[in-house]
Amino acid sequence: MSSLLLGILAISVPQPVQALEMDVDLQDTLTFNPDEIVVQPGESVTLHLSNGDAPHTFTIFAQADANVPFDTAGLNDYHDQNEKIVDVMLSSGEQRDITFTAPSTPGTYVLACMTLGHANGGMHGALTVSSEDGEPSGFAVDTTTLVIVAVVAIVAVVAVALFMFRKRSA
Ligand SMILES: [Cu+2]
Repeated sequence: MSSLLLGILAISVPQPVQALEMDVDLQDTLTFNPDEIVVQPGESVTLHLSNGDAPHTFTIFAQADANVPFDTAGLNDYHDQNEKIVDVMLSSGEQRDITFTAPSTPGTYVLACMTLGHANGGMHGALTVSSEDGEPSGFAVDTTTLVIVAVVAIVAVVAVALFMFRKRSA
């Protein structure tokens, strides 16, 4: 019975390297679309950036849950003094793919456009590193199998326990 339980643990332990790929538009209405990107800790993230007509930057700060000021002077100072996960500027109509590794610390990482007045005008968002131990979508079948195996194991343990209890009291 203990070997079966060890087997279940072995199935649940491996964490395959995850990869996320998505499109993000940098819009002249001073919005990122989408403005929230949810990732798993340490995940490889590839974004296909599409820029509007105005020059915009795609800047993600490296400090989790930071209180980033969006007024022009405050944001410029913050940008000068702090680490960035990503910091790229796109020209008019530019399309660019970027790849980075998501932080290992769960939390919210500020995304902002550094073009004068844009962040203050609403052009900011978030990279959210999930605190949940998410399963990659491609492994959904494995999760189902794991649940079935776990349920069968629990039923088996209870059945054996009941059998031995009855045997004892008989
Ligand atoms: Cu902008």
